[in-house]
Parts: sequence; structure tokens; C-alpha cells
Amino acid sequence: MKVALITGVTGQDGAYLAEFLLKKGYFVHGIKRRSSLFNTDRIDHLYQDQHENNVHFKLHYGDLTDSTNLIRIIQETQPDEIYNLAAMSHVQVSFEMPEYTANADGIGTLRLLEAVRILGLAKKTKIYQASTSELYGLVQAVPQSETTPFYPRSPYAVAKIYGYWITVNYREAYGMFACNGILFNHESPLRGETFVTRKITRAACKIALGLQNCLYLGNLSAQRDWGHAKDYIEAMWLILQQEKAEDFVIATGVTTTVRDFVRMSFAELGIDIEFSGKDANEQGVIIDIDQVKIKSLGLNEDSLKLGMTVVKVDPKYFRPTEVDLLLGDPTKSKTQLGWEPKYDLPALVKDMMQSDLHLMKKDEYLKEGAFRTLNYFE
Ligand code: NDP
Ligand code: GDR
Repeated sequence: MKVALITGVTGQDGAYLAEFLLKKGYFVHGIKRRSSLFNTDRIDHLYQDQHENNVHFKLHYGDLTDSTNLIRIIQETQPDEIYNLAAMSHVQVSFEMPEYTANADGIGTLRLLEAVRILGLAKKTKIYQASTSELYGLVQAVPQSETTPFYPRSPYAVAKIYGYWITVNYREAYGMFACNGILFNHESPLRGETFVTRKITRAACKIALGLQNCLYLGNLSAQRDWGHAKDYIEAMWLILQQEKAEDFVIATGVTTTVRDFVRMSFAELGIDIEFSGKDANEQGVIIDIDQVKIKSLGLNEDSLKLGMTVVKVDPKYFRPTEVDLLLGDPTKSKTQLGWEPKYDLPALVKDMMQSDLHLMKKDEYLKEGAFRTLNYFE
């Protein structure tokens, strides 16, 4: 039985990957951080009581900032494959926590590679490093491929560029099977709630149900190459099944603005919206600013009114330096890995909207009475 170790197993990709590898017959070890509340929602369905027979999934407490703990877990688990998915993964937050981001995302990758080397597993253990299209940053060329130069635009991307190059270096210096997947944005119903796609799909559902009035967003003109996480975790596995360790771009080859993602999400609810509006900046100067008004209601007549403003731009979500345009060229992964995504953007939006509508209907039910009289603080 093959043994895999996943860092970041409680995250979006970690959860899908753990499920995928278990189905393939792997024994899966995952590293989770200690937190004051349970943080395993995404993998609870995979949990197995360790006292039972035939256990194939085990969680270990750990952190990428603690090398002693990484060495101990790797020694104990002797993995055939390590998927390094753990990271402080939010670009905007990295401007507020640059040092921690460098430590976890940059040096964390080094700690993991070095642990494998110190333990004498350099020839046994294959390593997947979660690299990112954020490395391309300020547009140098479009579409972006494995040979496009990098120009990182955030502390997150700068930390990840260290992770990228230290992975290449350990491959070249010690002959380790260590690979970068340069993954473009991928989303799903499990996506963290502060990333833009999930923020939009959740809010669109809440607005349609009358649970929220308005959604505040930042740069609506940013363009992203969005795929489905379920497709992308399969590519991670394929990368480690190759004869030779190499780096691959994983992308759909289609780019879309945040503005269009908003439009598509509301359209899933039968709501037609229009973008317009002016506002005043801090100096009182009138500026063009996006506002989104409802043009047609679909079936949402009880909760919405024609002409109401449902999205506004709040400059607090603008980033000090932005990545304007990401569009990947997946030719190498398609030809060499045989990788083909099953979801296109409309299918992704539909999947996320259906899931969030289901979740928000539960909220609506609660609001309408079931637990209304409960007040935990009395
Ligand atoms: P998430 O933010 O959903 O998950 C990140 C995971 O890392 C969580 O399990 C989190 O734990 C864990 N983590 C964070 N900091 C540490 C730490 N110091 N030590 C140990 N674990 C830690 O990210 P995704 O699943 O979306 O992404 C997976 C990886 O792929 C990340 O490295 C990300 O940077 C990268 N990536 C993601 C892309 C995307 O579009 N999703 C695209 C390209 C790259 P907890 O649950 O406790 O917070
Ligand atoms: P990104 O994803 O920065 O590409 O990083 P995110 O969804 O945060 O932003 C995408 C684009 O949308 C714009 N935007 C907003 N973003 C957020 N989060 N919130 C808003 O309100 C908002 N309004 C507009 C952003 O400015 C940006 O241009 C993700 C992460 O998963 C990284 O870990 C990963 O490496 C990259 O994708 C590839």
C-alpha cells in the first residue's frame, strides 16, 4: 500500500486530495494545526476511529513553522509521496502578515525538503510543492506557461517563489523527485469564504433569500483563469506518477473578470444585473465606481426589488500591488500528463451556487424561527 502525507489536509485542496488518494487505495496521513475549535469540517466525512481495524486515514498535529515536528512525522510515516499544500494562502492577508507568510510558505517548504533529506528518504519520497500562478504577478507574457518569467506582486507570491526555487534546487542538488505544480486559481464548494469566488456565490445566495442586502468587493476588473479544485488535485497526483520529476502549469486556458463571475453567479438564480454608478472618493471627487443593480428578478420577488443595489466596490479590498491578468497555457500538462479538466467555468459556478444555495436555505430556515428564541448569552 502506498503511503501519502498531506500538509494542509484541512484546506480546500487537502480535503479533495485526501479523498482522491483514499479511493486509490493509499494510506493517507494528514498534518493539521492545533486550533481552539474544530478545524476539520472539510474532512470529517473521511475520519476513521483509530481504534477500528483497517484504518487508512490518520491525522497528526503539526505546523510548517516547526521543523522538529515535521522530522518526527515524516520519520514515523515514511511516506512514498508528500503533498505540501499547507500555506498562509490569502494574497491580501499576506500584506498584513508578511513575515509569518514567508516563514510558513517559503521556509516551511525548505523545512519539509530538508526533513526528507536528513532522514535519508531523498530517493524514496516524492514531493509535490503547491506553487502558484501568483508567481507570474505583473504581466510579462500571456498566456503564462512553464517558461514565462516570474514577477511576484505580494508577500505571498514572494514566499512562494522561494518555495518554487528551493524545490527545483533540491531536485537538482540531491536528485530528489521534487516537483512544482504551478496551479492557476481553482475553486469549489469547499473554497475558503474570503476568496472572491466563494464570497460572491455565498453573498448572491444570501441576497436572493433576503438574508443580506449588499456585497462589498474590491477590484472587479481583475482577470483570473478559474478551474475546479476536483480537477486540479488529480493533476497533483499525475505529476508525481511521471518517470521524471518536472514542473507543470495547471490551468483551463480561459480567463474571466471578477465582474463576469458576479454576473454568472446571479444569473444562476435567474437574476439579471447591470453594472453602473458613480461615487465620491475621500477628497469628495466624483469617480466612476462599479455598482450592481438588479435588472430582472427571476423568481425572487419576495426578497428583492428591481433597481436595488446589490454589489458595491469598497476600496479597502484593493491590494497595494495587484495581479491584473492570469491566463494559463496548459499545453504541457495536457500532452505530457494526459490531464483534461472536467469542469468549465459555467459548470464550476453552477456547482458552487447549488451548494451555497443549499447552505443558505438552512440559514434562512434558522432565521425564520427554528432557533430564534434561543439566546445562548442569557
Ligand atoms: P487553503 O487556504 O484552503 O488551505 C491551506 C491549508 O494550509 C489549511 O489546511 C491550513 O490549515 C494549512 N496551514 C496554513 N498555515 C499552516 C502552517 N503554518 N502549518 C501547517 N498548516 C498550515 O488553501 P488551498 O487548499 O486553496 O490551497 C492549497 C495550497 O495550494 C496552498 O499552498 C496554496 O497557497 C496553493 N495554491 C492554491 C491555489 C488555489 O487557487 N486554491 C492556486 C495555486 C496554489 P487551517 O485549516 O488550520 O487553516
Ligand atoms: P487570488 O484569489 O488573490 O488570485 O489568490 P482571490 O480570490 O483572493 O482574488 C482574486 C481576484 O479578485 C479580486 N477581488 C477580491 N478578492 C478577494 N479575496 N475579496 C474581494 O472582496 C475581492 N474583490 C476583488 C482580487 O483583487 C484578485 O484580483 C488565490 C489564492 O488561492 C492563492 O493561494 C493562489 O495561489 C492563487 O489564487 C492562484
